[in-house]
Amino acid sequence: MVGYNLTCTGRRHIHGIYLYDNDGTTLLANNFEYATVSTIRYNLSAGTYYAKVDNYSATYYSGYSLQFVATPTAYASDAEPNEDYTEASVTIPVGGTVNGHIGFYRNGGIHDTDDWYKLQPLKMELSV
Ligand SMILES: [Ca+2]
Ligand SMILES: [Ca+2]
Repeated sequence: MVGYNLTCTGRRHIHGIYLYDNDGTTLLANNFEYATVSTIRYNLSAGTYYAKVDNYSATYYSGYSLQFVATPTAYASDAEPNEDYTEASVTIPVGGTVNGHIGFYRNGGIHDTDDWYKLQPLKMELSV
């Protein structure tokens, strides 16, 4: 759904920045740098994620600012779940168009790999 970009600006010492899934332990992205560090993870669905700023060493200290940017993806998301034909809840009319997201990471480590839709052409009625 969005690309999450975390940017941490410190004064001069090394900072580590981490992005975790909603379990607080599954690491999705991280980075280390002097002064300013950013990490980004694309293809995340809406959900709950956690950020951690880590200190390089107890010897060092620094103020920092942490910025969170979420970049929306083009097109609205489709109605989930729809991983199987039995879950296809959206019917595309003849000539119709739907928008969706595919391949995004969800909380819990599952990727959205399939989107099913229902197609029901109207019956043709012939009059004599
Ligand atoms: Ca989808
Ligand atoms: Ca799906």
